[in-house]
Amino acid sequence: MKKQWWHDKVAYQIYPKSFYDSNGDGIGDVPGIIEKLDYLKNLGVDIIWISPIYVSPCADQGYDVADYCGIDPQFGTMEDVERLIAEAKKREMYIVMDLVVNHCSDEHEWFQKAIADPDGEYGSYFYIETVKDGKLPCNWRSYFGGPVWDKLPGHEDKYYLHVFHKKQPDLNWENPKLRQKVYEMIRWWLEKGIAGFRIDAIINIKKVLPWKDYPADREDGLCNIDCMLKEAKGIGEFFAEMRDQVFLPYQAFTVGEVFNEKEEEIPDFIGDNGYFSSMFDFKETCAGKSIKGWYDCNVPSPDEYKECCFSSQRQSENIGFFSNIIENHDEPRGVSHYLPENACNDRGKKLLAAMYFMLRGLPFIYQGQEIGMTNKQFHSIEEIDDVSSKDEYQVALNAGLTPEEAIQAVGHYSRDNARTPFQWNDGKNAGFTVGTPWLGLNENYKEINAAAQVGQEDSVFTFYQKLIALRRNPEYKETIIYGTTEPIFEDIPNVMGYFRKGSEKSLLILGNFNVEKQTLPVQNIKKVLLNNLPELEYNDNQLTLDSYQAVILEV
Ligand code: TEU
Ligand code: CA
Repeated sequence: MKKQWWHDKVAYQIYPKSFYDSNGDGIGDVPGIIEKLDYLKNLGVDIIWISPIYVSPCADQGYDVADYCGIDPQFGTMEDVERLIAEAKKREMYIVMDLVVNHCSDEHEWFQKAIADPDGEYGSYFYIETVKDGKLPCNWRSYFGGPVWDKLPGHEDKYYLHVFHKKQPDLNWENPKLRQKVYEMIRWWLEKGIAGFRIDAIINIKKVLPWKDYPADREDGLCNIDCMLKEAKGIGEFFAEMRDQVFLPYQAFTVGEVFNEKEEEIPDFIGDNGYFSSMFDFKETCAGKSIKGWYDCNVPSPDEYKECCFSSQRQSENIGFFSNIIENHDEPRGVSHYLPENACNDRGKKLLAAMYFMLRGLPFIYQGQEIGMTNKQFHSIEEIDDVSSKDEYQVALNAGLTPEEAIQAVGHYSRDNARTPFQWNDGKNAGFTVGTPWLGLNENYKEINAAAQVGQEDSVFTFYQKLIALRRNPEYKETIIYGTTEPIFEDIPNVMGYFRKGSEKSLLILGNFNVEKQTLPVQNIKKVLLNNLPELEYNDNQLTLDSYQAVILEV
């Protein structure tokens, strides 16, 4: 594996709307991020991925972009962004923007021009079809519910394709002109001094053409879009072109939001000459998901969790780096999802942190994860803003759940769990805003907040700091970054154990997801590098882990 500048970095995702509000309008903003750079530096992160801040009507919280080269006034100005890039540089930090180019907003100039003249140049930037007898070109279901086709405004017989919200028309990647426009925009951003991009929903840019139906999987007569994605061929040509034309010349760091990859494709995606620097490992997040909808999903058990992790480790071994997460802005809070309910406390949170952070790959921390923010208890759908959650709630009701059951089931998976304002302190609105927050806070901010944790020896925040410091420690760095992963005790239920072996050092990472103590045969412990509890029981080569204990050992 060729070494790359970003291999030893730690990344952090900011969801700007909910991070820190600098001007009291209830919406987090770019000046707010600048104010908190020292907080992030103190935590130890290097790369900061910022979810979209471009001009957007916010039908999908900024993932519907109306102007790729403009900043939405609610988030600040282009000058603020330039200042952010400069301030990050001063601190040896890197800014990574969100690249949302499977679709744009219906309010983007391109789409407006396509509406004005569907047969003209801009019409071919999108997928627009003439519909006869009301029969849609295909029966794919959009990610947010309903058919992927909607009427092109002002045209009785013309429809456009959107795999997400109807305000997110898909861009036609088959059109070389469109691709060049996208690359121009990417270069423009890279010239500004950003380090690269997180690439949104990118597996969707290749469609199966001509349009075709798949067997319906719900009563709506539509099919899950995965049916199409599985069959689509040739996406690699788009990726390779984008890599060669824009990413390579700038040595940009890129991380793809790639779902459902086939194992044999991984080298193409993240190998030495891969399309992307890295891609997210979503095996864990996908575990327990159901084709029927969120109401039918199952929370993965600790054993399922560890199997997903190990399988991804094996698949990327000697090839490249997955980006490892326990949550993001689309997922439940990791500690509320992967930990048994009785373990969702500081001890358990540190256990989960150690388990994923020491895996081979690039660790990403999602805002608030470092202080152990949890899912919110939603009591009614009125408390939820997210489009996807609203759709899933309806799906649950259609399946026969009562409103109470539906909010209970869907609430766990709601994307708003991760989008509640960051909990800075125990004051008004958790110190997020002096105004009215755009989305309700999690009630637990009095107990869980940054002010209570920074500088406190036993806090979750400090544990994350220590994990990052260990990754940077010159003695262990090479092993943690490039060492192999070798699972151990795989068959012991609720125990997650793995070696990280480098050329000079060996580390053993052990976690006990059991309520009961667990005794394991372990030889030659040289040093305890990190422990989520004050003590460790070790006698005669027998190591006893307390309930939810996690340790990182040099062996
Ligand atoms: O997500 C793409 C995606 O396929 C899913 O994560 C999707 O959001 C989820 O299944 C719906 O509940 C990306 C972004 O991360 C997400 O926030 C956007 O909504 C989406 O693309 C559209 O841009
Ligand atoms: Ca603001």
